[in-house]
Amino acid sequence: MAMDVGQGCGMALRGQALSGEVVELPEPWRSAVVTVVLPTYNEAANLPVIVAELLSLPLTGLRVLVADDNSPDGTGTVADELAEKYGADKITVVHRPGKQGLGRAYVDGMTRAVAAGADFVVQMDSDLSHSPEYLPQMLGTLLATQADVVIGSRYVCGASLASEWAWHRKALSGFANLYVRALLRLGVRDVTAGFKMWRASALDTIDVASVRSNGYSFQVEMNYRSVQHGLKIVELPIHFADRREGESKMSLKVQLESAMMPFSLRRRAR
Ligand SMILES: Nc1nc2c(ncn2[C@@H]2O[C@H](COP(=O)(O)OP(=O)(O)OP(=O)(O)O)[C@@H](O)[C@H]2O)c(=O)[nH]1
Ligand SMILES: [Mg+2]
Repeated sequence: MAMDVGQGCGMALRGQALSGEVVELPEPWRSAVVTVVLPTYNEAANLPVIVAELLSLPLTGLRVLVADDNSPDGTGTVADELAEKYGADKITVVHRPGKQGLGRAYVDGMTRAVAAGADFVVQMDSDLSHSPEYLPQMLGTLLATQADVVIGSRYVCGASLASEWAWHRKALSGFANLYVRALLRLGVRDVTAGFKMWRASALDTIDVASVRSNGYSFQVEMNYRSVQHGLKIVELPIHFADRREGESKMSLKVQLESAMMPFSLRRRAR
């Protein structure tokens, strides 16, 4: 059953990420083996920034895996340069042949991260909508609550959405959530969230390698499988920022696939 850490909070949880403070976390928090999977398609300007922020967190066991779909803007080369700069033990780059969608890049990246020995796997956008500052908090929540997955949630008490987001973008996101929640009743408030920290064991349990959906429905199917397997899901409030640089890849195809996915998940379950 999903649990919302921020529910009924009444207190302002926003802004409680580390905000640049240097803190030393206790073990086993500090050196947990965490791999952050970053799917990239035309994120050449954002990637160096997010990587620098991730690698300056007080998590000494943090690694980054970039899954690039041969971005025309040269993100793949930028990623290789970052791997050279920070070291191959910190950054792995997976060069994929062409644009196959977010879900495919995640399945590839997450499967490799688990195979390489990560204990915890993070999925997050590479456009800085998801702030790296939340990761210590997400890991602490996983450890403290013994959850299987923590969702960086836009729709629990204490969370907020980018004020730059146009009203139709907010409406679409809100509607998509209501619609999927009504159809699947997963008990998750932000059912399309793309910011999550998983225990590697949870990814094995849900057999992430066999997930076929792409786009937003990838996020929904991952939640659906987690609930089916009785995994413990915790939602933690975040501030969701607008992408820092570059353009959105959200297409009509992605939106249609996402609209149909809850029906096919329900059909398969019968
Ligand atoms: N490897 C790979 N990454 C992708 C693909 N499509 C999107 N991404 C990445 O997935 C993340 C989310 O995509 P976005 O374009 O930010 O989609 P969004 O967050 O819905 O839209 P905006 O934030 O409004 O731009 C970003 O890091 C993208 O670079 C893809 O086909 N392949
Ligand atoms: Mg984005």
